[in-house]
Amino acid sequence: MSKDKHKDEGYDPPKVWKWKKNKADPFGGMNRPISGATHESKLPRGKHPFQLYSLGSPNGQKVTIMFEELLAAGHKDAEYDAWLINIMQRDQFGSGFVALNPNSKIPALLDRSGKKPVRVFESASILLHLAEKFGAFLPASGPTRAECFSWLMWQMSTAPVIGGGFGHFYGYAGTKLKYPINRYAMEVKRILDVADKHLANNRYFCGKHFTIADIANFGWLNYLVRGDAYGGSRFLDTASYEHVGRWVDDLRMREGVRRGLIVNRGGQMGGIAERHCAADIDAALARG
Ligand SMILES: N[C@@H](CCC(=O)N[C@@H](CS)C(=O)NCC(=O)O)C(=O)O
Repeated sequence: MSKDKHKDEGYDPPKVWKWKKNKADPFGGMNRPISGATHESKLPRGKHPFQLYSLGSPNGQKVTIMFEELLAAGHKDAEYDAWLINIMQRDQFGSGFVALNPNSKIPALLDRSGKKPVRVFESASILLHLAEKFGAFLPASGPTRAECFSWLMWQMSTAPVIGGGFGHFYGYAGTKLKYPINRYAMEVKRILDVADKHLANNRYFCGKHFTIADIANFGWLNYLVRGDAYGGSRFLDTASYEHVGRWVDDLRMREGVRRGLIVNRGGQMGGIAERHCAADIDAALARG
């Protein structure tokens, strides 16, 4: 392979990469190559055992759907306060949030239901923590438990490809570059095909029963096949994945999913910015 094949559309990488703030960055230089808090900021606390700090993006939806599914299934102890972390306003870099998640990404949870408060970050870790705590949406043993872990971790490995890869280069980047768009379009379509073939023979990701593998996968697959997929749903022909569409539509009928989807959304996203009791969601649903 010639040396030129390693160059990306005119970019000749220096020997050692150095961070320069890029004015063309659609996120206004929000992200940095260093971790940690950029400012002091205490997180608000509500009265419930679970304090969730999040945003209604596909990663955040996983946890609000989980709480609403737990409540819908009769787990009264799953009451939670959901606080909005506005990542465009850099709330994720406040000292209080970073103490909960050193990785500065939503969602983050403070579980105060036990003797000592426990912090939990990473959406799959939060789903597992809650599933084990309530004995819900996770097969207790055997092959379906292993299958559930597999599809849960599969989802976690695919999200950065969909969002950080396709979403960034197709949806957000100031210049549309052929190489990364082709690369990530192919990967996203492959991911959709994996899910489509699996869901052709399975009602849910782990067979007959709804589990946290469904909750984890719903946000991103819903956004791809029933949302605008960063403005790329036609480009990716996401409507052609009919089994994913069937499964997404089934889940959208669930009470917990409908309720969880509208939490931690504000402004143009619609829904409610914060949730402190069931009535907050009831009122939003009644408004339509
Ligand atoms: N692997 C993480 C990813 C979370 C994530 O990427 N969150 C995004 C929003 S969807 C975020 O907080 N971005 C803020 C930033 O990058 O500064 C998880 O699943 O919890």
